Amino acid sequence: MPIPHVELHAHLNGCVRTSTLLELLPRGEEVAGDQNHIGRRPARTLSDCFLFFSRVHSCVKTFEHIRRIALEAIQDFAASGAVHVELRTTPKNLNDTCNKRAYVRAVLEGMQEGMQAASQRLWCRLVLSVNRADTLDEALDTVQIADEFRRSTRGFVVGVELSGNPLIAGAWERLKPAFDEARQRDLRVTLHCAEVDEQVTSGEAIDMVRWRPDRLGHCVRTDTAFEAQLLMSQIPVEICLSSNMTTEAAEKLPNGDVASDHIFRLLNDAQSPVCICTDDPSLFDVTGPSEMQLAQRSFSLDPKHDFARLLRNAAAAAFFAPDDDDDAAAMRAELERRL
Ligand code: 6MZ
Repeated sequence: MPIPHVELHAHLNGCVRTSTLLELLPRGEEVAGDQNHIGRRPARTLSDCFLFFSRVHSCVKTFEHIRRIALEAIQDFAASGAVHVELRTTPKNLNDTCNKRAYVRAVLEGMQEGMQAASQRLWCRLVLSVNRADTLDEALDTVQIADEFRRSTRGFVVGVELSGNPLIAGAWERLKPAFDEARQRDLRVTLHCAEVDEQVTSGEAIDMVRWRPDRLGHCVRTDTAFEAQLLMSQIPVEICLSSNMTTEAAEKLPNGDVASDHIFRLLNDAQSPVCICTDDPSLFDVTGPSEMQLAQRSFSLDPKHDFARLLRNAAAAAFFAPDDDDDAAAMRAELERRL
């Protein structure tokens, strides 16, 4: 039986298939795919990643493009054994007829089509991303859109998150009121945290933990105070190993494994609620199961008991609306069936 997967941290435009991207590139540019950071995988540095995203964003222009990318993302997760997929994306004004709300509708259409076509039972949810480069007004707008869609989709849009270039300083302090608002409105919240040292040394990372989001992403750069606070908090952490190695937030060993001093080791040994995610499967050329195998090799995990625990951690931390208990229970039961 293939390893099942529960995906809690995947950026929509980090899932776009290379073949799709090459089709969407303006005529003539596909031959320069490599220079455009599209043709070659995996990316190698943090700045490579953000060049890749700016290339993707420059050629994803219509409702149909984004619907297709969402559909293919779900098809790819389904093909690699996913039981549950939470995607995240920043709503964008793509053109005169595709504004932020239409963008979200396109993602929802693609995701729902992908779910319906899946050959095994599959649950999906959508989280809207606030970008670290956003103004507070833009962030509040994203929270408003998430809240509207949460109601109209009865919880399929389930929360908001903070991501974007981690080197943009001061973003959490500036955008925190939008997340206070999200919490006020009962939206679930996850925050990219401690992806680069500056987020720790500035005090941002520890402040995020103290704010107590429902989950945190990465938490890969640490100091003693942050580690202690994180361990004590028991906040579920979405770990993205290949992403961390690519962005040089974690050491990559000559054999391709992650150095075992990664924060995963500490959290996992302490039985904290960690889970393994992909981040940007296309960019890093990974799947849920390939990331689990990387974790297994790097930290000498037991493929039966440790995998089951990590997957149960993810299922327990998956976002569902408060009145969505039946779906949450059905997803967890399906995971048990496949373990
Ligand atoms: C921080 C990341 C990220 O929203 O256009 N994103 N943010 N750290 C990372 N580590 C590698 N990987 C992806 O998806 C692309 C966006 O996701 C965020 C960035 O804001 C990127 O622009 P969407 O679907």
